Amino acid sequence: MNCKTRVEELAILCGHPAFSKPLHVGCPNIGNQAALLGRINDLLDRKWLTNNGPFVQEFEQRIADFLGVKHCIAMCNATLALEVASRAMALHGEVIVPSFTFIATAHSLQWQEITPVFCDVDAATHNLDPMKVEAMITPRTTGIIGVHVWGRPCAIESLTEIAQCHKLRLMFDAAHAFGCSYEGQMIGNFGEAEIFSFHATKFFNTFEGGAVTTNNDDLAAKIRLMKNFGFAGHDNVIYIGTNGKMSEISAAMGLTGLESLDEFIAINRSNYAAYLAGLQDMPGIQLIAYDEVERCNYQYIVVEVDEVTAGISRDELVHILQAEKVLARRYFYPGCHMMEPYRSLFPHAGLLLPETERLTRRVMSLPTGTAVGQEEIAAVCAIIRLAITNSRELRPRLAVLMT
Ligand code: T4K
Repeated sequence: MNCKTRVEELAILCGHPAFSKPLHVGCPNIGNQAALLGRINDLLDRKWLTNNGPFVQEFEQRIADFLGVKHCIAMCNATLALEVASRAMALHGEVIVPSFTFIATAHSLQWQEITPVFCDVDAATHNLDPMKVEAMITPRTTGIIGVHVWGRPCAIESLTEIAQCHKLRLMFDAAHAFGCSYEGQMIGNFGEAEIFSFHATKFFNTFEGGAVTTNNDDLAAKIRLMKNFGFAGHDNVIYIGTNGKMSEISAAMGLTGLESLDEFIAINRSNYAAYLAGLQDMPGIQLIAYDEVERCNYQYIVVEVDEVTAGISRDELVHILQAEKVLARRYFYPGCHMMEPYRSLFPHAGLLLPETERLTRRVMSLPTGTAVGQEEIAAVCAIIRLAITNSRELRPRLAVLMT
């Protein structure tokens, strides 16, 4: 690692990159590799690879116990879990979702010919703004999907009230929020269902994977059927279904990761503290805050860049960092409404999404997780400081390089 102190040393100006290997935002946490290999040997010996095997059953029970929720249905990924849950809840017509989310939230609806209606977010929380949700309700609206962006819970109470008042169904995309709580209760218990992602880039992963959690017995039974082709026992299909099953090897990874969950969160938390210390007092740079009273997974290091105060834009900073092999990401740029098919279907959606559009220009996500240490974080912060301190000199040179 090569710590930068002079602007000429920046890799974007032809210096050597600060890191020899890339620092990723989503480098997977593995946990105890020997324990994982032991479980893989077990499943190979057992010759039971998928279809509700013993590891999947154990995994579901452990997740349900951890979250204090009645049902956990493990799935092959969160996108399919969103599709199955929204279908099981009979969503149709229009469903209100944020545009400031990963594209899967919107696609899971559009895939079923349900129209995602993009609603603006609260600038402070990055989550759905309940006041604006009410304004998006039409006679065709059947539901709301709130997203706990960065693991910070939505305005759950207000959204629940709105859903009840307008007789809408409510679920949450909790892809980021495994291990987080809202008013002392674990995420996974709210709305009619919540959907988790255990993708490799999440702090807790099953290679690919996801889960639906719910306290509703009927909904859980329906989702179980739907994720297994609608089979209710051999030779008996009673419902239209798909293949959303989690495999044994994914569950083996999940069981192994669960044993290290506290450690993963502790590392995320100390990385967050290191970024907070390293970025403090930097003009125009604000690290998002997590509620220390609640349980948090601290899995995303999200920085808002105020171009005017910092003297440099988010995009310029991302370029500078990437040249140093710090693979910062512009989650969620440019916003779902600016991607196809939504961009063509709703060309004027942005008019109602001012905060979303502002955030998509300001936010970047920085590397964290078990693969990133305190020294690396100090070096990343030093690069950002160097860029901001020398923004006047850097900007014209960057303008030439970035065109
Ligand atoms: N809802 C929300 C709110 C979500 O954020 C997501 C997924 C979903 C629903 C759907 O969940 P899943 O169906 O995926 O379970 C990633 C993930 O693919 C995606 O799961 C995640 N959200 C999204 C926020 O990020 P990309 O396009 O950023 O992935 P990629 O391949 O560019 O990887 C990110 C970084 O991680 C890179 O620097 C490379 C590194 N990486 C990645 C993988 C896969 C590794 O170091 N090792 C790896 O194995 O989407």
